[in-house]
Amino acid sequence: MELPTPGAPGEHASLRVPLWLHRRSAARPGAPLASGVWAAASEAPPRAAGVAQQAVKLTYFGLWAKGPSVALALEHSGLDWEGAFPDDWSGMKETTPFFELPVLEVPELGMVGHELAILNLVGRRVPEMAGVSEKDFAISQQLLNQGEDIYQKLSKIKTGLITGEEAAGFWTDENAKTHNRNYGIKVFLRLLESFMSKCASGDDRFTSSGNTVGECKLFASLHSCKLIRDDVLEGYPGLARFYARFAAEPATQAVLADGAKMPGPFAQYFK
Ligand SMILES: N[C@@H](CCC(=O)N[C@@H](CS)C(=O)NCC(=O)O)C(=O)O
Repeated sequence: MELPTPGAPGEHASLRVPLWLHRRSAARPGAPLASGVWAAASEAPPRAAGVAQQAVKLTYFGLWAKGPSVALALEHSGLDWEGAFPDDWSGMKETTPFFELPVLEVPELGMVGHELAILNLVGRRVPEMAGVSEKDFAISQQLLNQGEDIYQKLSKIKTGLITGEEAAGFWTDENAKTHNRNYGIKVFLRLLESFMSKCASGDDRFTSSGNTVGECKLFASLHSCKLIRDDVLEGYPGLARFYARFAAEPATQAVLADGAKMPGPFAQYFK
């Protein structure tokens, strides 16, 4: 596969944009975010005949667990991407960096593992996805981690590490004065609700764009909860607005409907 040669002094900046930065047209429904990167990419000259587009490739299972946040971030970013389910996971497993999915194959980097690392890489390549201002970046990073904390709780319940009353209490317990290992979803949501007010970025978002990688990850975790308890956001009006607004975005709709560029939809995993 032919790659553009590194830029020489005075060369047009767009020639130095990695091919996987070539983003779809701003005219496409759901195409987001203007930026310097976007401008450089969209100004890039047409590819020479025979030079294949080098999209990044997300591989994950067809489950709403750790892959959907990445699909959301890629779809919202406007980057060229393709998605795959593993054909033969046991054969593929040991070819991945940490013997697990998701992985993102990036032409210049090879295979990148770990959901949060991949999300941060997307943010680095498309600054609006990271949060351009320091404030938005800090917010997005905190949401990445809060989304992961919710995910880890759901995972412990699913895998039987939390059982019985403690598992049932996850949905009802409002005690925030306990050790954080005991937080239930209502504590996570209450803290997120007040965090959103403090962000003061609007009544349905945490950052100015509303679509940073942290918001993608948070949405993915909230959606896991909504699939189990549809009323989970009742009593958290800001989060309910965030969830509804983000869910209605065309890029999110594409991921929810059929996985967007994945071969099929992400099915419910946590029950
Ligand atoms: N730390 C990793 C964990 C990834 C992970 O737990 N992957 C699971 C699916 S959600 C997996 O690949 N399981 C299959 C296996 O281990 O064989 C991340 O955050 O991406």
